[in-house]
Amino acid sequence: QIEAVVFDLDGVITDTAHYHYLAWKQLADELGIPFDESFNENLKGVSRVESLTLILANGNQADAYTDSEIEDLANRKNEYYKRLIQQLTPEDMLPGMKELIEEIRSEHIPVGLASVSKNAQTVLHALEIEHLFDYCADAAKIKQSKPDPEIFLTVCEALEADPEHSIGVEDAKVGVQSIQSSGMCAVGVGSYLDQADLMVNDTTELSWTQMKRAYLH
Ligand code: B16
Ligand code: MG
Repeated sequence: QIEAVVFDLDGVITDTAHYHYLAWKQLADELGIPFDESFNENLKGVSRVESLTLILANGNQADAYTDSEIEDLANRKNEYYKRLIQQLTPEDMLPGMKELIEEIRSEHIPVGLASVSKNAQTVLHALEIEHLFDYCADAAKIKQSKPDPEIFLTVCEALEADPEHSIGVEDAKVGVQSIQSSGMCAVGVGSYLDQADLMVNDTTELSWTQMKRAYLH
């Protein structure tokens, strides 16, 4: 029996991964640092300040700013991001995700959210899906970033689920690693996820039947 299914948010439930990209791109352009979709892959599932550190290092600006300037830059990116997500509506769920979560819930399996984003509640609210989650991790309280298993373990514990009997769904490489080191069955959505137990190219290829089959293997 599956005891819980835990989803990542950005890039799995909705395409906010693209808005994160656009917001970082704007900041990187202002700082004169090269930035493209391929470098952005390194930032998926990575916290705001850690993402900024990677971008600055990539532009050889690792030591160019004081801590307070770094904080200002991170806030600036967040303002760009918040402006972009103001456009989000329930139409912006990735294809099939709402139906998938409802199907899981109809079998009385608890559903959780493991997003490291401090904007996760705003996004859930805009998509009008808060009621579909039995527990959402509080990004502010998570100490270790993905690939550490802390966030997935925290959600399983809150759902009173054994990680060994639970499934995690991620679009980021570090996210899949986080799921696997927690002992859960890992479902990967997107490219570069070779180590997941089940891999699909996008959410249209994801089905509950297939996820249950992957879990049993
Ligand atoms: P924020 P997830 C992650 O969300 C994103 O993948 C990552 O790109 C972002 O930097 C991080 O959240 C922090 O987000 O700046 O909004 O706190 O994939 O874990 O849902
Ligand atoms: Mg993600």
